[in-house]
Amino acid sequence: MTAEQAASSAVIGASGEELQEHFDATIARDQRIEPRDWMPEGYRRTLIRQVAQHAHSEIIGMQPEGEWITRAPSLRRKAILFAKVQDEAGHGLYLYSAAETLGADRADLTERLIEGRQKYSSIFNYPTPSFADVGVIGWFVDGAAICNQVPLCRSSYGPYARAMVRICKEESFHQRQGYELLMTMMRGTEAQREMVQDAVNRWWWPSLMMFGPPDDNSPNSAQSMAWKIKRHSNDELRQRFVDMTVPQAEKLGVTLPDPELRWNAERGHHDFGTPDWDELMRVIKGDGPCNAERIQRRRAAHEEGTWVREAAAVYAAKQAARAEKGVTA
Ligand code: BYC
Repeated sequence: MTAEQAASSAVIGASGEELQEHFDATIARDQRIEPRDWMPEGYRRTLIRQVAQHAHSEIIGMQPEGEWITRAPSLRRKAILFAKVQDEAGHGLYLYSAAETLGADRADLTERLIEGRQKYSSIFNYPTPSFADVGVIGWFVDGAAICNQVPLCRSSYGPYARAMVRICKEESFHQRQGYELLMTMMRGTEAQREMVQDAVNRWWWPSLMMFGPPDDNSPNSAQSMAWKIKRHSNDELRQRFVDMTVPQAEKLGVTLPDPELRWNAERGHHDFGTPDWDELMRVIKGDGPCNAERIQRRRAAHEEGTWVREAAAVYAAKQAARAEKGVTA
């Protein structure tokens, strides 16, 4: 038991067993666990792990698309992309705040990320060589994010679930902007259609990997689902994404690069091929096409931002001192 938990147990005057029973009953009733509630240490640790990884993914996820801000083909596309990348920064901030409600320290989480001690989504370790990648990231990556994150709006931990509500609204918008961009390119020249198909070919399998390893090789799923942090397994969500995306691909006029992809009337779902799980493991371990570059860029941005953090801290201290003296700004 942490000091904080011991204190809360002392206040309530409940034994460890009673606290555990209360926690289990709250989960069973589908009610939320809030920051001041007692929670098992494993629940807290699992949430910090997932929420921090999620926050890091949003922040690192700004890089692949961000590379196109200065090269977007029109002012309209530049403004849209700017807004989208800015939204991802906002998502990262909500999620770091949610992690802080669990007792995590934000500066420490950033250190862990840039030292490679905490993960972020594998998907952001792939390059974006063409502007069609911006559209495909919106369509596939934000589409996968929606499949994964809409159920997280019902996650058992209150601050995480509430952060997800707004994030999901914005991700839906992002997905549509990606699809609209691709629709425009598909109505363009033959070269533009080829760019879209090429981007689809490169992003399809990594997007399926975003959902994590298959269920029989997902060490955290069973406990996370029992705690109702996760509501569906990795494979269930992957299937949902495939079923959602196939008709969209048909409408767009692109081919998903999987010869095994077909409708299975008996299952009421699409069958599809097996992603290269060795590739996923390599990318997670740091050996993807852009891992080193992503972390290097994040580290540089953190170091270059030192003066901003210092100035903000001095300003906040000044404001606090003034408020104490009763001086209004
Ligand atoms: N990449 O037991 P498992 C966005 C790790 S950003 C890297 O199944 P779990 C966006 C996993 O962490 C959206 N690592 O784990 C932003 C675990 O390692 P540890 C990001 C992965 O947690 C900008 C190990 O493999 N979304 O939308 O039960 C622009 C075993 O896995 C991956 C989230 O973060 C992976 N793909 O399930 C555009 C969603 N997969 O921690 C868009 C929230 C697995 O034990 N997170 N690992 O060392 C989740 O839903 C779950 O954490 C996961 C994994 C489904 C990802």
